[in-house]
Amino acid sequence: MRPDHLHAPDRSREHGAAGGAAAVAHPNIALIKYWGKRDERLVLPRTDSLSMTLDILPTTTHVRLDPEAEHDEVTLDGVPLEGGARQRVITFLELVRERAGSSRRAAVDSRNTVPTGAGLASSASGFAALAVAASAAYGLDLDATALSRLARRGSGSASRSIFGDFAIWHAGRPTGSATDADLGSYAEPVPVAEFDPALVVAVVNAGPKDVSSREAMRRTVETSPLYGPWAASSEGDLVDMRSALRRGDLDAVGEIAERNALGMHATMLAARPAVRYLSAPTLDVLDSVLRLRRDGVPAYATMDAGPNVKVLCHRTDADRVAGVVRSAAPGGSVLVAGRGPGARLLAEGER
Ligand code: 2P0
Repeated sequence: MRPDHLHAPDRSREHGAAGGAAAVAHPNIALIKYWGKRDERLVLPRTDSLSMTLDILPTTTHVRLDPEAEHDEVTLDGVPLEGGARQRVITFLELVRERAGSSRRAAVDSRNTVPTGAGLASSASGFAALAVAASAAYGLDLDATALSRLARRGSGSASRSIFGDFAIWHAGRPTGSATDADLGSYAEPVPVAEFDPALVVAVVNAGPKDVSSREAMRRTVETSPLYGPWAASSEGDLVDMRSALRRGDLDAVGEIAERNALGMHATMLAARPAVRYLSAPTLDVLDSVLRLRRDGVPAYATMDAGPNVKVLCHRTDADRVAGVVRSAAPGGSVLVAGRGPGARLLAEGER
């Protein structure tokens, strides 16, 4: 495997205005959470995390290079991005251009099927699709590991959406190395037994969150007295999770995921000032998950930087779980996801 910083840019592979490149990527939900960075610019996490990629809510992103343009153009669901969101994409394109030795501006057109900024992993699918499409458009020949490192620079959780099924994102070594490839922070597939889990996604509120996960993570690391203990316990959770996945033991996977997520939210509640993503409908759904378990249905909850709840269960129980969750949060909507594919380039005929 060649490290990405040694790749010589191949200008003949750069796709100009006519062609460009397009890619699709799916969101992932962390079963062992990423919460806290040790380096904000390089997007290096403090702990390892592990996720399941979903088979719903993909993002599709087109990148066209325009030799005439003076600025990048970025649209999300057909609407031009502005401010910080636009700058985040441009900073990412600069990184790709630097590696490709190109100064060409790009037109980026991204379509989400997942509500943006609602804690449903839109930045994971978004930056994974952008990494695959932009690197192809600029003629970089990156393997999956290098794509994962690149996607990480856009949004940490995007490193995991390069891969399908279950993926671990390694925190890597302490900063100080000269190149990203030396830092060891990338995702890779995790060996998993044959089993058929579903994630029932209870969307109790699809609106954007009040506090960005970036800001919330920073505040938690800097001020929460519970952060250190959670990060330490997450290491043990990861070991237990890998073993549970190897056995295909859904109960163990669910128990570990639930305790890891509740612990992460506890760190936020103890931040100063507190960050609270969990709302009254969130707690109603959590109560319904406990009732399901009491009734003998294996179901376990995990929540991210938002009020929505993802319930892990056997695929064969998914309809029942979806029904119970739907009546617990009548104002929301419920989606059922299974194990999804990794990010990939779209062929000409698929765009
Ligand atoms: C995760 N989350 O592991 C965790 C759990 C939310 C809670 O990754 O700052 O959008 O772009 O690296 O990836 C959400 O954070 O953050 C996230 P940045 P990201 O899925």
